[in-house]
Amino acid sequence: MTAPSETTVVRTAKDGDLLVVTIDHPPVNAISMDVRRGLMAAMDEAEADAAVKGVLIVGAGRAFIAGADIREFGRPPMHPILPEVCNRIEACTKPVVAAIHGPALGGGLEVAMAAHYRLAMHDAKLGLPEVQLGLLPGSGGTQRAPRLMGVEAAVELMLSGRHMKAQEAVGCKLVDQLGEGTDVLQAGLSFARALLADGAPVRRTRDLDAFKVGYDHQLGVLAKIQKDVEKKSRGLFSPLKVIEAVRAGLQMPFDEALANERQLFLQCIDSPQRAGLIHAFFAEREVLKVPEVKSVAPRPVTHVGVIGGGTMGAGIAVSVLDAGLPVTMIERDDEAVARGRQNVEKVYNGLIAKGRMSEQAKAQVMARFSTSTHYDALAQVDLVIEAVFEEMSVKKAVFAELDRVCKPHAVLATNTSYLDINEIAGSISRPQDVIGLHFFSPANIMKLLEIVVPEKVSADVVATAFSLATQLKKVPVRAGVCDGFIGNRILAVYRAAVDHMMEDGCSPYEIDAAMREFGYPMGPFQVSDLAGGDIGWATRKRRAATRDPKARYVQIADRICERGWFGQKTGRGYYLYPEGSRAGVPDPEVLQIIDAERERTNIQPRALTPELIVRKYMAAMVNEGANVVHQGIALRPLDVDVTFVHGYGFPRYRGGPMKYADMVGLEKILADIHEFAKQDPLFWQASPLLEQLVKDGKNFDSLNR
Ligand code: T1G
Ligand code: NAD
Repeated sequence: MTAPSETTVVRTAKDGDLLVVTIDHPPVNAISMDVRRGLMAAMDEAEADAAVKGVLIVGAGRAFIAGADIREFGRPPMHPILPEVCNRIEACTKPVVAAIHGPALGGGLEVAMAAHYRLAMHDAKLGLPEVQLGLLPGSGGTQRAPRLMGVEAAVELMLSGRHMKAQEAVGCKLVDQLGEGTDVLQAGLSFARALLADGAPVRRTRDLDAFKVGYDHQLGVLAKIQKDVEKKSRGLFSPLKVIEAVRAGLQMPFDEALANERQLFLQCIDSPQRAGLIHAFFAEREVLKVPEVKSVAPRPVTHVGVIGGGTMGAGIAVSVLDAGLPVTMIERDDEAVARGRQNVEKVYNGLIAKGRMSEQAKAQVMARFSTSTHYDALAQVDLVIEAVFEEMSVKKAVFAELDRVCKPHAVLATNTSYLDINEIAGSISRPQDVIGLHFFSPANIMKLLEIVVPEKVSADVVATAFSLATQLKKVPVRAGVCDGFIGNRILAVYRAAVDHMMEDGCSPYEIDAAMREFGYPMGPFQVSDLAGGDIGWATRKRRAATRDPKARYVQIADRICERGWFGQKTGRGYYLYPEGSRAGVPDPEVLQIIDAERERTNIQPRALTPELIVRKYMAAMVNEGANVVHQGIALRPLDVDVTFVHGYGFPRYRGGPMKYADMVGLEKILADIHEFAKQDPLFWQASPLLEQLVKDGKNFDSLNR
């Protein structure tokens, strides 16, 4: 695609006495510098042409405008900046109409709010989602939205980042009228003509001051919202700046409040959270671009089989049912079949109890769910996902059955957490159809899906897995075969570092507190209690035979599991859970177990600062992340980032562990590893990739391109 000149990304054409301004900057008409200049030129053209009585702004393709061009953030601003463009549109002496179809988001909605009249087609999605990028609406959105829809509704739209449908936008006066039909240009032209025919005046949003009525009440509303945000947003920067900007709008004249908004916007631009959140935005889209998907078409999937109706099988079945596909579940015997169906129904009953689903809707979904103990019931399915016990012999027996009954070209997937998928594939006659689909618990909620690619799999099977992920609204990450793939492999390493810190002198509660302060919703010990300590224990036992005898092995977790304390599901783990509460309390007996282990291993406990806890935790995670990229298990560092943001609760505003390392400075992470290696050279071995990048003065992001 040749670099579009400003004329091509913004076209103007006369339609009678209307100047039609079309933004055509695929794929989503993002407002780049050329678009801004094109809009300025179009407004000048409208003013200069006496025959023009009004202006109609529309978007070409599938969107009105999806916002400012996010790729420009972090670079020096290029003029005209968008606030100037919006002011120019608003200042036009002829009525300006915005006709919206598809996304009108961020700067796109700000352009529409700067226009004098707005029409929205039924498929319009209107929003100010800048907070999701660590920003705020920086082109008048914090001033014009409250003027159109009132303070509370405007702030809710800005803080939620949600996309509002057209009907609601008319209801809250964000737009004036719903457009009929599907042709936005025709709907826009007739709406603009009707306005001109009625002699509709120029109506500048900046002049609408009704929102200031009940000034004290509005301030009270904002103060209450601020309290809520401070509690809920756990350290996020830009949501509080949104409130600050709106409050200033109540107290200052428009242009002063606009200038203030600009200052707050630039503070957000400078915040590291902006860099982390924008990295996460693009990384989530880059993970879809894997070699196999670019080269072949996916196989059609219209019916899915699920083997096993336990924790994962049931969640996977719900995820597939929610995508509108029929599911056939296979279990060992009738009792297990009944349990599997119960586990699936439990999810929907929960939604009904919360008023988020009707009995009728549940019946419609369950009508697409069938069960059997006979594998022959899978003869016509297009794809099967196995989620039975994590035992190689059990898995191989299941795949032998699938090899016998499934039709040619059916995709055979395993949800194993750790087992060798090459070995499973090699055990049947069609290894090219075997792939790993590693869901995360609860499978109907967690967004991450590791797509594990064994040696012999054919490219269209990988493409099918990625297309299924999109159908299931999952965030897929391509992973190579190794023990634990990307996520669990790196988890095992930083979990070991955490156990070392605990045995060295920190309490599990101090470590959890430090990681919550870092931005995690839960610390590693709370996560272990949630997932169940028995799963990790089984893995440690399985690995015991191959564990390096010289490697440090902390036995505290084993001592706790030996007591049957597996966490929430047993009422205690690292924490005590009185009367089944989900909020655990520190357990003095756990601290005694830790003291006993320190004595047994002759360790003099020493306190670690929260800052050092985070440095050790992150050094272990980043270093193993580098190994995973170096060995090609992950295609790029951004794949590791997306894995941890969507599967392991890593704070999104930090972008992911590898992005975090780039922001801290790889040389600092490497220096820490070398420092820690003085204590434990076997555990702290710097990744060759990390060493090389530091030597070359490069960072992880240089490998993402
Ligand atoms: N800038 C640059 N590229 C963008 C973009 C944007 N605003 N929006 C989307 N893209 C790219 C995206 O990377 C992908 O590229 C392709 O378009 C298709 O997107 C001053 C400060 C619009 C709902 O936050 O939410 O305005 O991967 O795969 O699923 O106040 O994109 O193909 O190379 O997501 O159909 C505010 C962000 C900006 C909206 C479409 N706007 N975009 O979803 O397609 S900040 C947003 C979206 C701002 C002002 C402020 C979604 C979408 P590629 P896609 P989709
Ligand atoms: P689970 O014990 O809850 O369920 C396993 C189910 O498989 C049981 O209902 C059992 O009856 C059924 N089953 C066993 N053998 C069978 C056979 N031959 N045919 C049909 N059904 C059979 O286990 P789970 O936690 O759901 O784990 C299932 C798989 O998912 C394992 O490989 C596990 O490693 C993996 N996994 C688990 C999690 C997790 O957090 N639990 C997360 C990701 C992946």
